[in-house]
Amino acid sequence: MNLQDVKQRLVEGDARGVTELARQALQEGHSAQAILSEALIPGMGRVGALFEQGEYFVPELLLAARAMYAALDLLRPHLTAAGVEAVGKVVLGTVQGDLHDIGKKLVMIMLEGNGFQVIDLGADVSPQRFVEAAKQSGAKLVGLSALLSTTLPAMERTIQAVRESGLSGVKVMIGGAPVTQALADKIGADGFGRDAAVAVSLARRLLGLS
Ligand code: B1M
Repeated sequence: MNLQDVKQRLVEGDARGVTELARQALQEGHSAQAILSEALIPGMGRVGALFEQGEYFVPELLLAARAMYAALDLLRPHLTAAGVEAVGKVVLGTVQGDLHDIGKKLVMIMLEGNGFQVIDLGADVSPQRFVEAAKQSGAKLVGLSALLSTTLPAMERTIQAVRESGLSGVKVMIGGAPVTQALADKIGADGFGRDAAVAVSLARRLLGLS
């Protein structure tokens, strides 16, 4: 099985096809991690490029997102270690005004796979909801995702809300395609995760686990 075929089905927004081929790839011995990094993530990149070139429009993005979700549901048990004791809690969400949640879901799966308990607030989350969830859960780490350059100010507002909330010792990590280390420094985040794997090592470091 060539993983490029899995990628192609994703680009076509064929949810059933992508899950069938991904299942076949697993059976043939490809790892879930390889399917993710060699087919699914580059596939979403290709979809974005087609959108930029004016060949794809929002309906095609939605179909590709649906196919990505179906594939992630299939891979999830393979990326998540069973029976791992929780090492820490993380409140996670996509910031206000932003509906992109595939990258966040990937971060959630990888955190859970590494023993974290994740309180997933979904997408388009207000600063107040992040603060309330951290208060209610006692989580010492809040993770913010953003995919639109226009929602980066909402990320900054959320960090300010956490700082002004009186929550002590709560760290904030941020990530998403337009996010950089320079932005993290500028808006006062405690760390920036370039991808889901880095998010896990960063979470461990920010919570003093490594
Ligand atoms: Co939209 N969209 N979209 N979109 N979309 C982008 C982001 C865009 C780059 C496309 C483009 O023009 N090339 C562009 C943004 C341009 C910009 O701001 N600079 C864009 C636009 C313009 C829009 C709309 C405005 C389009 C419109 O309506 N005209 C609109 C906005 C809606 C809104 O949010 N208010 C819109 C809508 C949508 C859909 C809803 C149709 C759909 C999202 C569906 C969903 O998520 N449920 C969608 C999609 C699918 C995309 C693209 C094609 C793919 C995004 C994705 O899932 N990538 C995207 C193009 C692209 O990214 N190339 C695009 C795969 C994912 C695994 O990667 O999310 O980067 P990513 O996550 C990575 C890392 O960034 C990191 O780890 C992940 C795994 O490695 N990471 C973290 C992410 N969060 C992290 C948090 C961390 C740490 C790491 O710590 C907490």
